[in-house]
Amino acid sequence: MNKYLVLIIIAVLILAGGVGYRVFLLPQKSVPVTTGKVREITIRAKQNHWQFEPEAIEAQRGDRIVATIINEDDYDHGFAIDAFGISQRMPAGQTIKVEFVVTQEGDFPFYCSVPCGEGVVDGHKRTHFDMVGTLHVVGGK
Ligand SMILES: [Cu+2]
Repeated sequence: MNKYLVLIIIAVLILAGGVGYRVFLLPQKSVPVTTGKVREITIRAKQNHWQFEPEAIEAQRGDRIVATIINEDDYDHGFAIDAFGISQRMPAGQTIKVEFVVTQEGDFPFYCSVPCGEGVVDGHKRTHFDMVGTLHVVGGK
């Protein structure tokens, strides 16, 4: 048999397998959706608090998140959400924009991805590792 024909047959089988998986096997919860809705949010790294504000963000599955993230400190922080491939440096005293679509339902942690030190806030020790929050994505349609 012609080797190109064999390659074409293999390619078609792989493609059919992918389409078949997507149509018949992929759980409904995992199918990426987009609502077309834009959700603008503002998150700030509170000055010398080692804390994001707010620490909880709500969104509907499929929303496009346009996040304005303000670093009030005179040292760098970072903003990361592993589930959506987000990891951005927040330079000292600057504001960054992060845009992504929340295609999955569930609770996803966000955290500071740049070691930023520690301090005492209202008598309590806070560190880089306390800069965490949760993105709650609820099911849409
Ligand atoms: Cu940090």
